[in-house]
Amino acid sequence: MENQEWWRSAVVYQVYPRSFADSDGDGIGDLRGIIGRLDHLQSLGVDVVWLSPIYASPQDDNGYDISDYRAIDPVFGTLHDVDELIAQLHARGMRLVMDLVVNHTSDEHPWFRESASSPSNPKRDWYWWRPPRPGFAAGEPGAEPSNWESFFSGSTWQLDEASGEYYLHLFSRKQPDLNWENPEVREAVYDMMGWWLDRGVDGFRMDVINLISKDPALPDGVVAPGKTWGDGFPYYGYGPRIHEFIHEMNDVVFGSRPGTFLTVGEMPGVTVEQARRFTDPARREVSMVFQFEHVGLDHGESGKWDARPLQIIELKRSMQRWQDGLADVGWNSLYWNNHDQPRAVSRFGDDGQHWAASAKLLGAILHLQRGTPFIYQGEEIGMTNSPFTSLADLRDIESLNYLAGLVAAGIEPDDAMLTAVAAATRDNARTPMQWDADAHGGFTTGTPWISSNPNHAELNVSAQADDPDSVLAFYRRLIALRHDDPLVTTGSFTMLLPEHDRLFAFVREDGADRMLVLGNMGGDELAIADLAVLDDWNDSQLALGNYPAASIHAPLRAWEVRVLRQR
Ligand code: TEU
Repeated sequence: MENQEWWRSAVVYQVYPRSFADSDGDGIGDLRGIIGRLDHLQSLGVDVVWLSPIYASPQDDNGYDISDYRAIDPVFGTLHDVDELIAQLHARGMRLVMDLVVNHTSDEHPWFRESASSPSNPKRDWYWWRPPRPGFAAGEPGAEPSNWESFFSGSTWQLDEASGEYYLHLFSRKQPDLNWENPEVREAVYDMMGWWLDRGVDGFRMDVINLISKDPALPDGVVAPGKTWGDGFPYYGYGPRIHEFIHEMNDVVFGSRPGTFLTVGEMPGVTVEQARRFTDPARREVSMVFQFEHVGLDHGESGKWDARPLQIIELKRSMQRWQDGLADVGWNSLYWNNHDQPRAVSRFGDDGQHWAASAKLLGAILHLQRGTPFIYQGEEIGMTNSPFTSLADLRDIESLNYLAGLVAAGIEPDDAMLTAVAAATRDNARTPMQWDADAHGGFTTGTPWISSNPNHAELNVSAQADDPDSVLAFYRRLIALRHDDPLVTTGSFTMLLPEHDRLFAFVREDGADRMLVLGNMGGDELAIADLAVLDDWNDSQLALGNYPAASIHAPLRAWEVRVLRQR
């Protein structure tokens, strides 16, 4: 079984098509743009490409609102382009994983159009329709069928004037939630997944897949102090039929097909204990889950717009818990960045003086853990957050809805609020990929849909491609290390010195075969000569580092990471 699970020793690269490479000058990245950049991915050495959604979509949430699962949005290209991408990736020994967004569709999907056409339509029950709360008239404040708050601000319920009923949308009102209780919905989804597998794709990244089972009673959630809406998460975050649905999907879609597919369940709010169940191979659910604990550690009391400094001890504690929790059963995914997160080097590293060293350190302390690492486009060159200075720079619906909600509540966003949004906005991940020093970083010959980061003039692929000291060269070495050294995949993980507030240190081990990773998470030198753990590493070799080699007892320099190997 183990050796068939090729994804355990693989590295995944996430492409956000809108911002990767634009081949036709319309300012939006596209499939032909990706095809034109495969040399970069191949020379990096990644095994799998995960594409964020390219399906037909009104683009309310940049494609996470799908109106046709079997068509490509014209801004991205055609089905023919996808076939060519699959063929070219396979020819280069890489695989393709598609984004699967089936918690919700677009409100412009024909399924929803039919469902909304009349309460007696056979597809009515494909979505969550409910009458107003008893005692309230449709549209009256408080008439919403439950008090749940949307991920994108405001109520999760939208009134449909025609029928006087509400439909549920956990995300934007243009993203109505599918009703997975209805077996026809599940069948339609499984059928569509099979259609993509038959086209040659190698798996799926499943968007918010832990949210597909809702408590059909839709109970009100607790309203936190100072909040208008309640927390519905307890009723949809790990719903009563979640394991049944995911197992059924696995069985129907993959059970009848030869080969091993990669399935990544994106699961906000998932716990370690739940993740063990989802990823236990014996249960046949998903290969791995994307969890959010470590990227929530700098969120303040009222969430992501209220940031607080990362406590390194907390980061270590969280990562250790996930490593230990999935050590004997299940598997971890490892990531710092995706299209929803600010750039890691700005957030957890130092995007000023120690930019390159800290970008490399973050790469090493993540990739050398046990699990499958994910690189988000631009991370391999250390792309940073963008200096957003005005509202007009922002594009993301989550940020815009949040600011609009403040205004609606009579709060005029001040500079401090704008600064907080600029630091946390998903747009930080979505500025164009920086290929070279040309206009817009070589992303487009037209006007990009979102401004490129002004630092593209110095920070770009072409400036790093042939520089052996670059962040890019370091990422190539990290990936090669995983491929060449089985210990990186199979070794056990032990966190060292959990109470040290600057040293990130761990051991990977298989008998006498061992690797020690030492990372200094800060800009000051860190003395390590008196650390007892170093005593039995005297005969080790430096396998990788971001500074010229030094004796193993020498102080760690600013953001230095040292990887020692002993056989
Ligand atoms: O994200 C799910 C999710 O957890 C986010 O809504 C998260 O709460 C937010 O982005 C944090 O800022 C997935 C996709 O990755 C995201 O791009 C989509 O907007 C969302 O689902 C809805 O499909």
